[in-house]
Amino acid sequence: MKRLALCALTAAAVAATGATAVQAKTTLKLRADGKGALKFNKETLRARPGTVTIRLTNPSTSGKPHAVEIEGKGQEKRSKVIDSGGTATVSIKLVKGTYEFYCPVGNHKAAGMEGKLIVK
Ligand SMILES: [Cu+2]
Repeated sequence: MKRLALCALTAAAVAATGATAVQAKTTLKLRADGKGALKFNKETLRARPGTVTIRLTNPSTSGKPHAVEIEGKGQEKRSKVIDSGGTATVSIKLVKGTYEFYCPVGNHKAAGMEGKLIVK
């Protein structure tokens, strides 16, 4: 009986450790072009599975509104749209996989404001 309890305790400890590993929090910085070009300063972002936050800075010299959206594996979430000089964040819980991030404003994505977000 005592032995069984010990076993259960070990299993609980292992489960707790696994849960912690999945709950990583990653904050990634992203910046829109300061001269008004429709591009971000990064084309690839990497994060651990868990809560991923992208913090977008829109330089005061960009002269355009921007936002950032994360999409993939049936999920989709976007930040608010910010004018020049603003900052916006988007947070989403992601499992391993490859996602895309892009600016959902106007034609910005088609013009090249997009990249890959690798979660592993
Ligand atoms: Cu944009």
